Amino acid sequence: MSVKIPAGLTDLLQSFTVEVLRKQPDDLVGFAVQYFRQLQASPPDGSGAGRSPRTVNFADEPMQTDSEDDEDDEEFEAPVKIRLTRRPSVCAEPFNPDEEEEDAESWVIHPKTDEQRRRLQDACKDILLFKNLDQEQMFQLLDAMFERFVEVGEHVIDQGDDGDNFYVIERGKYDIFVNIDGIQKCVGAYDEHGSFGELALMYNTPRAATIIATSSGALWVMDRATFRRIIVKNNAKKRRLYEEFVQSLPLLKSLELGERMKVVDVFGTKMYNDGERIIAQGDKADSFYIVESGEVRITMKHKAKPEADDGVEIARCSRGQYFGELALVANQPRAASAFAAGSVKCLVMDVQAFERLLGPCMDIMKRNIANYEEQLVNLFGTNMDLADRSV
Ligand code: 1OR
Ligand code: 1OR
Repeated sequence: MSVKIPAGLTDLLQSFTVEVLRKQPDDLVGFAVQYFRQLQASPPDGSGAGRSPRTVNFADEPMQTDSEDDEDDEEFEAPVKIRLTRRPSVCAEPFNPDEEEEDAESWVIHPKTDEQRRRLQDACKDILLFKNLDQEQMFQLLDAMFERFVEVGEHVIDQGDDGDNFYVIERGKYDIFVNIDGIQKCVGAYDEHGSFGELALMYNTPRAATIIATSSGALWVMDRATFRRIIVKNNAKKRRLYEEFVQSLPLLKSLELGERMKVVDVFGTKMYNDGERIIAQGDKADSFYIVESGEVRITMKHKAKPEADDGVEIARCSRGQYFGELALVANQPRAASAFAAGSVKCLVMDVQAFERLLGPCMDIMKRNIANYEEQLVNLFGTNMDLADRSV
């Protein structure tokens, strides 16, 4: 039997619970009456203050619901851990990662100003690991994250350490170092966007790389328990949904089953409308795509035919086929553009996951790239090197 939860109920109860935790009233019922009366008199979204309905109010005066104390909000407040299970008391408790599996109904809220929340939402909108989450899961993630500032040279993660947090980049540049045969090698970098620190939390392994800030920056931090409760749980569902599809992909046939499942763990799904551009020729590349449904047109502009707006159609990709590998393999700008022909759904992987997981599939990709070179000559009747991406 399914029970419909009225819109806004979770928000309402959550905000109320947070107020109770903060104020610790002796007379809970009296406090509740006063709280809801006050709320009815000046609902947060009717105040005109622009505060989002999810924003928890932490004003010093009881039941204040607008944002006139935003300056206070700027200072970090202690996170509040909320439980909605049948436990005898509701209180802020020390966080214990070992409890996480049974502790499925508890979550942490870090208060944020409206401006912080906006920046957080913006930083998270392209995070692939968040793409398959529903709205409620997304709200909980955003509530649980907090901002941390970093200085040049700071080690955010050290290889070999236990995993405590997951990070989403708000701003800044970060180098990725991996110890290869006893030598620290820089194997990549994050430039103002992306996320890292998921592997140790997903697989309960030591940190696989060292991440060092090469500029000052800011990160949004998610604790391990929240990551496991939402992302890892969602990944189990994703594995069930995509196992068959991923097994059927010729590109991944050199991977063991476990490695294919890791591919499922890290990709996000993205939808595109008819005519929408997925990749722009000449752009810097940071993702790789596999078509789940629909059709993708690949087009290429040529120096000799600049009048062609979107370029000449050179290929089509349908379910099970991939694109966007060339720029990642060759470390070059995009060689062509990709457009949705009708509605399209793609699995999308970031460049770090592509490099980490698809090494064994490189032979297949390289054979295909050799094929592109041949086709290029046939199509344009000239020997234009694929590395020559100018238009
Ligand atoms: P973590 O929890 O292990 C370090 O902590 C993080 O660095 C890791 O999660 C990833 O989010 C991130 N190999 C392993 N971890 C990587 C890599 C990576 N790149 C980023 N991370 N490789 C580099 C691929 C460009 C493979 C190196 C052989
Ligand atoms: P990318 O990362 O350069 C555009 O972004 C993608 O289009 C590219 O990776 C390939 O995955 C895909 N030549 C170049 N790129 C192609 C081609 C192609 N076909 C698909 N892509 N040719 C077509 C061969 C049938 C040869 C050029 C005419």
